[in-house]
Amino acid sequence: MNRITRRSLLAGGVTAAVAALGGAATAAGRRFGLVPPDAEGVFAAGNTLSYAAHRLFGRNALAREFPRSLIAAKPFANKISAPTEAFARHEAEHFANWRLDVRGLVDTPAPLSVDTLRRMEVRSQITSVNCEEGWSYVAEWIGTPLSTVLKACGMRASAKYVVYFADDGWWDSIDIDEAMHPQTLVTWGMNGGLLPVPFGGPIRMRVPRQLGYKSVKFIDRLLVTDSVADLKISTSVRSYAWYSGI
Ligand SMILES: Nc1nc2c(c(=O)[nH]1)N[C@H]1C(S)=C(S)[C@@H](COP(=O)(O)O)O[C@H]1N2
Ligand SMILES: [Mo]
Repeated sequence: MNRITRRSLLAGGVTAAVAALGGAATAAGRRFGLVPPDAEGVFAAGNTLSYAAHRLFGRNALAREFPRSLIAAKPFANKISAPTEAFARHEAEHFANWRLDVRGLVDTPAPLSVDTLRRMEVRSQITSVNCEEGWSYVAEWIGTPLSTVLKACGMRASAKYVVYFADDGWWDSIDIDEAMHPQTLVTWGMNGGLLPVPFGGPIRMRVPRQLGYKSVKFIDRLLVTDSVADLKISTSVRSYAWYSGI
């Protein structure tokens, strides 16, 4: 069965289930974790269906991995905001003092350097960055699984979301399923070398199961939390859907 057919079948099934539940659907959906934090206003129904279908049927599904031969010769770095003065200073020091600060619902909050991350675990995967505007490219991404980082910091059982913040004012968040997924990578390398600045260096969150905008570049802080809706911190780009499974 091809992907589109399978996905529309899934969406159809969820539509029927939601219709059958009637007025109780939203309450029940929230109770079972099937309603995304941005399920409000004009996107409510679509966002909820897409998120619910993925959570019910695709919790452990893997993003496609590509053979080395399909790595893009000239990967396209999206236009980025001018780095801050502080960022420029870090770049001049080759990011020796750059830290990823892990805070929130963890027993041992820690500022992690690239070297510390590298000592925890090294994974590499060849996946695609897909922009919502239509273009994409394949690259090898090297880093430390976010799940390993969270375990090392003693993530508490009450954790429901991970928010990640960038130096240029971007941030985004994912739920714990996505955070613990083996392909969600705290990325510090690309195509055999360190991660170049235009592609998000020194540290980028790669979330290959979702659209490119969830893969925030230049991250320096992780916040483990049990809610993003109340804090209005789910994402910096509020015109995009919070959940964008591909
Ligand atoms: N910090 C930061 N991260 C970001 C962006 C940005 O402007 N700033 N753009 C996002 C968007 S919309 C996409 S599609 C991808 C593009 O990745 P690329 O620059 O590697 O092509 O990065 C995402 N991460
Ligand atoms: Mo994008």
